[in-house]
Amino acid sequence: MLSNAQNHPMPSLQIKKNAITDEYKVTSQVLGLGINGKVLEIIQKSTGDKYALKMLKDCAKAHREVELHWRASPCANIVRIIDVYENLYQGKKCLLIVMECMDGGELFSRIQDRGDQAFTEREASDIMKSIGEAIQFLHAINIAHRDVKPENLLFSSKRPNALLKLTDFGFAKETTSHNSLATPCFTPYYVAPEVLGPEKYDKSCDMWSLGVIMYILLCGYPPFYSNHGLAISPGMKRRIRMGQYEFPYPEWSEVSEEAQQLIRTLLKTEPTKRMTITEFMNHPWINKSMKVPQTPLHTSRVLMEEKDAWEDVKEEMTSALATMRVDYEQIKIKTIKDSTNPLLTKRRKKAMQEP
Ligand code: I85
Repeated sequence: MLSNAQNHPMPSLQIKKNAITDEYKVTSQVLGLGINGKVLEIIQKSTGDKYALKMLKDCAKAHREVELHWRASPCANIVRIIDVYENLYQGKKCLLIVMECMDGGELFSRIQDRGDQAFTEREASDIMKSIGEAIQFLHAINIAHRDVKPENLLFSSKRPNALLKLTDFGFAKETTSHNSLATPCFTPYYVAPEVLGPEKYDKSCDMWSLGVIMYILLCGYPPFYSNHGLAISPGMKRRIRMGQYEFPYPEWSEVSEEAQQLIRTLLKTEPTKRMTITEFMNHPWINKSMKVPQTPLHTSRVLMEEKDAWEDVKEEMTSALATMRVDYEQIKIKTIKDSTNPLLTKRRKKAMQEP
């Protein structure tokens, strides 16, 4: 038994080795296609209830995904793992993740389909709070999701208060560094920040995602997009790196200054300057959602009118996140190189001796 951040006992994951077909009827209904495998609808034989099944080739990466998703499972805003099987499928070892079935569809499909009932700024605040709860839970147990994007945010169907949950731990990463500090051979009273490891970059990737999702929720289009509509362009990467985006008229004219200010702190180009999840959850626009104005937004209409562009918007966010994960890996190598560079160490020691 391990303990999670809330100090609740966390049962360790038992991977079942019997055939999944003992307990579930596997249908051919495809619910979604991930990069590492497809998601099928399955039915529990004893109850007739629907579940979602994610099939992964059995490898170290798949085990990491399952383990991190399992640790995240107690959070109400994260799609829950029910069971994990290790089975042979077409002669190959597979990991089969049985999850609760989210049958309310993707976040933005729900908002697009609202007809004439306008989506309001207060509703946007409630949605951002539920996504924030998922990220807060993850960051508290030192997991960065690193793939928070529209197609990984799914609604359960239970009305009227359908829950929004985060899924897909294929890029999730443990942020606790496994360096000498984990098993210190000295008392680390005065440890330099760079020695503590570069974990902040991975978490800040999730904060950037929150900024992009919040922006789209409030107007229906993303803050950054390529001009030609084809995947990610050099121009778009430059705009992301330079933090070039606007709050154009007319969609943004009625949106509160607090909301726009919150987006600015989430989309800060420098990852270390970006807001943390704790600051986000304590922001009045999030934690005093009752006081957020019920201003009707243009979001549903824009999403409807621009629905042909939506696939490109999703592709662009996928690609921007991939770039960010690679870039942050690079920053990390640089900071580690600096902190272990003997010349730099010598210079620092010398500087300390100077009066
Ligand atoms: N239910 N990214 C896009 C889906 N319930 N879906 C994706 N990675 C995953 C699919 C491709 C997310 O890990 C994914 C993963 C897990 C799910 C998942 C988990 C639990 C669902 C890839 C549905 C669903 C079920 C019934 C109806 C409907 C959707 O997707 C809808 F309402 F849309 F018709």
